[in-house]
Amino acid sequence: MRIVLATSNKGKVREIKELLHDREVFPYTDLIEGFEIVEDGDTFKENALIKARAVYKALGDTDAVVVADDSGISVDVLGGAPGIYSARYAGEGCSDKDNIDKLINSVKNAGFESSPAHYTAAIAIVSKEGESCVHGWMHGDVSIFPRGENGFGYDPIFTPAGHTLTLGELDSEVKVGISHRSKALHLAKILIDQIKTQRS
Ligand code: ITT
Repeated sequence: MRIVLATSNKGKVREIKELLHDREVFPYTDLIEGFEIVEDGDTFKENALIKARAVYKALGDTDAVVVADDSGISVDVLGGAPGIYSARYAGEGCSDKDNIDKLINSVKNAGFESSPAHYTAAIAIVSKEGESCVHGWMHGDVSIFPRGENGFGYDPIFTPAGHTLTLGELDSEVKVGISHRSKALHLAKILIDQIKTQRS
C-alpha cells in the first residue's frame, strides 16, 4: 500500500520516513510536480485535511493513502502565537532562521528570556476509505538563546520538558521518542493499518 506524504518540508519528510520506516512512503513531489496549496483553515486539523485532500485529488491515484502534517509552535507569553502561522511567522517565503529571529524578538519585546511553549502536529489521512485526523503535542520551553543545529524549524530554541538540551542539540532519536509528530504518527499508523486490513 503506497503512502504519499503531502508535504514539501524536508525536515518533516525525514522524520515521517524514519517513523514509518517499515512501509512504502513517498513525498508527493517524487510522483507529481509540487504545487502551492493554500492553507486557509483556522486550525491545524483543517489545514492538514486541506493539504491531504489537495494531494489526493492531484495524484489521481484512488488507491493512494495520503498523509499530511500541519504543525507549529505555540508560545505562552505570545498568547499562543505563532501557532498555525509558524511556517510563515516572519513572512511568506522566510527561512527557519528568519522565523527564529522573529520569535526571539517577540519574546524579548514581551519582556522575557524564555517562555513555556508547545508544539502541535495534526496528521490527516485521506484515502478512498475516507478522511481522518489525529493530533500529538510536545511541551517545553522556548529561550531567546538558540543552541544546536539538529532538527529543523524552531528546534534550536526549544527545550522539551524534562531535558536541559534544545532539540537542536539532542540526537534525532531523542526527538523521535518524544515529539508531537511521533505521537500523532503513532495514532496515524493504527488508522493506516485499519485501511490495510480493510483492503486485504
Ligand atoms: P508543508 O505545508 O509542505 O507540510 P510547512 O513547513 O509549510 O510544510 P506547516 O504549514 O505545517 O508546514 O508549518 C510547520 C512549521 O512549524 C514548520 O515550518 C516549522 O517552522 C514549525 N514546526 C513544526 N514542527 C516542527 C518541529 O518538529 N521542529 C521545529 N519546527 C517545527
